[in-house]
Amino acid sequence: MLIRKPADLHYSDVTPREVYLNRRRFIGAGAATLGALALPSSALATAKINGLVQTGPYHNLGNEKPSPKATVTSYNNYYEFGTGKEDPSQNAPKWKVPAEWPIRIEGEVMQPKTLSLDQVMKLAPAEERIYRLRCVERWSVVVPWIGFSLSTLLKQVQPTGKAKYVAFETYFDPKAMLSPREAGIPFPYVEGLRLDEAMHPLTLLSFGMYGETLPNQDGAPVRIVVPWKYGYKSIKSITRIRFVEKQPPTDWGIYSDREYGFYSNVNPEVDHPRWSQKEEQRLGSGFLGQGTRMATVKFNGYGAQVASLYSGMDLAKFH
Ligand SMILES: Nc1nc2c(c(=O)[nH]1)N[C@H]1C(S)=C(S)[C@@H](COP(=O)(O)O)O[C@H]1N2
Ligand SMILES: [Mo]
Repeated sequence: MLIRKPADLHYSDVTPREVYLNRRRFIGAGAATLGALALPSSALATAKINGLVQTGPYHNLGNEKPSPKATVTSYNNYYEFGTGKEDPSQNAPKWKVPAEWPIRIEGEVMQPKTLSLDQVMKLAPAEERIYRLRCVERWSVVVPWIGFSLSTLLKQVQPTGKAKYVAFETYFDPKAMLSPREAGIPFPYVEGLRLDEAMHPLTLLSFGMYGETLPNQDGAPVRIVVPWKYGYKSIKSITRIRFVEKQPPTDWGIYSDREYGFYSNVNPEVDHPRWSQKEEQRLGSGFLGQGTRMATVKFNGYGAQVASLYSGMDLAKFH
């Protein structure tokens, strides 16, 4: 099989054509300066998180260093704020995160519950966990996320026997965000996990990074991080969590389930229909921070913890 070097790939090779065209239109209509690292840190509107604890058997993968914060906050996927990698850092900081941020937990549960973000953040001490995030588009970063296991929040309600999956929904503000037509994908952005994946201790409910609250472009005020799956599972700015019986629709799966499967486990053995998944580009590392190419590891390196969730499953079929 022919594997092309990232340098040989054009943006349009890894981005659906329609989305690519929309991106051109969006840039033409708005954002004037698109310098990659142009964002002043004052625009990030973050605050220090006190009382952080370093934890867990999952804390570190070998001796990988966190990626530069400037990279992680300026090269993003957040289609609500634009389809180009530099768009979210330009556009999302202008959005004012609502002061009231209720998180609704509902569906197949004995007692649906709405918790404020403050109530959620008080459920457990804030932990710092260094996880890789590996996008299906083959870039990766290593991020010191802050949060605690999503299971801590999910345990606040009693799921019924019917609950088999957990569905998540991003806040949608049509005044501040692109329309679904402009972005090329449905909004509000939706994602989902199987119940055991959602309850796995590695699955993080994150409200910060680099010792501070999340910048808007990285999913303020609260997001999910599922480190063994491609980035699109790590849904940002969530406001609704629903326990459901059937596998829920996912945003990129609605776009094309052949290309963006529900499981989305990082897997160098299973190519995306349009490109190889064997390698990744670690952003911000190497000589002058230009990035380093490296082999992608199955389950993004978390196989020892999560491979058993999929024993007996054909991971090419359930990609
Ligand atoms: N609501 C929402 N969440 C989202 C996305 C998005 O467009 N909207 N993009 C996803 C994709 S494809 C990736 S790779 C990660 C990127 O996270 P980062 O920008 O913090 O690196 O966010 C995911 N979460
Ligand atoms: Mo992604």
